[in-house]
Amino acid sequence: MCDLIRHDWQLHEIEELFSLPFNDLLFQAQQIHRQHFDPNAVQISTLLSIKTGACPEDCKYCPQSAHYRTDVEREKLLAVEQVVASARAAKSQGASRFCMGAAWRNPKDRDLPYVIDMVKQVKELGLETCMTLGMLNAKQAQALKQAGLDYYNHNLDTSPEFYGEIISTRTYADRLQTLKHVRDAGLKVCAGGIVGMGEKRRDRAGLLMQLANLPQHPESVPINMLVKVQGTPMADLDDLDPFEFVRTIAVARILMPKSFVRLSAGREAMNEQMQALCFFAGANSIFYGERLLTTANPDIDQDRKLFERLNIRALQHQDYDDEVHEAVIQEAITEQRQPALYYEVR
Ligand code: SAM
Ligand code: DTB
Ligand code: SF4
Repeated sequence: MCDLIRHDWQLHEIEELFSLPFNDLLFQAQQIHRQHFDPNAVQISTLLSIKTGACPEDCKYCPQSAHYRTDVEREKLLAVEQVVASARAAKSQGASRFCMGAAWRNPKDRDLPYVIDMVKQVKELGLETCMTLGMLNAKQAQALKQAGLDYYNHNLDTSPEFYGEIISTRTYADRLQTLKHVRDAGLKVCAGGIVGMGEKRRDRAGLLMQLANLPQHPESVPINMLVKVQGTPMADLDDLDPFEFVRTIAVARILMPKSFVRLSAGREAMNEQMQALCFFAGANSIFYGERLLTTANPDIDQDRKLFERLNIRALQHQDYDDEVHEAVIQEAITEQRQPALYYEVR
């Protein structure tokens, strides 16, 4: 079993993976995927925008930036009860994780008691919790951890070289610093990026290199396809070749074998065949529910049918609890079989 987790990837090695014949790349990714995960199980998270629009940052892809005129209507921080009601609904629909996002550069200290309350109450429902609130300092990360937050999402978005084309109001180093605070506080890290923003393949490779060479791989790696929103500077960009998106998923799987790779934003514009290819390439997490933050996501019924047709089951978080997961993998190694079989016979 190839169990080598590397943190020293060179750009040329990653570019070579991208350049493999498509079938060879997917075969390699699928083999690695099967060494660490049930290939027929997908983790599902539901997103809620807890504070919408009027963001001071200038991320060119984002409908919530105050720098661009989009149809997004600004909303104040939601009341805790509203958030809990949405979380309850998400749980009843089968989500195992509830992700709360805010259009902030960073949370203000006066906001923190409210978001902490949200974490505590959503956790009480038996859901895993994730937040994405912008940059955090060390104290804020520790406070969220203490409240019981499981994951913090903070994306690197693209390569360091392309980054300046996309955002000017915060640096790449700021993002890495937040990820460090999150990790140091003992939170699980969710970090990924966006493709289809006019970047080159080298930038996609550069983004994945940054993620894979972090001291510890993010537990969750969202790969977003740009959602083109009218009013943003990226509204009229050309589409990325869908196969290049699938390649990006496959390379992420190969570089970060034990991470959940999320087929994240952009599914609304993908057909089912494309999504199935992404799962084959090693994606094993999605956002589930009719909305992302401000844009549309496929209908729940449509996703349910797709899972049924592909014989995919939704993972419960107990299934990937670190210790249980390690035990499953070890048991499978001892018995010289694929870890995936464990799930099938259980
Ligand atoms: N404001 C916080 C921040 O940026 O850190 C958290 C929310 S922000 C909307 C979370 C992530 O959503 C961004 O980092 C970006 O990767 C992703 N995102 C935003 N707009 C997107 C779009 N139009 N298409 C794809 N991904 C998008
Ligand atoms: C992530 O990587 N993608 C999600 C989540 N983390 C917060 C957000 C996607 C947002 C897409 C645009 C919108 O709905 O506003
Ligand atoms: Fe603000 Fe986050 Fe959107 Fe950037 S991505 S404009 S920080 S909400």
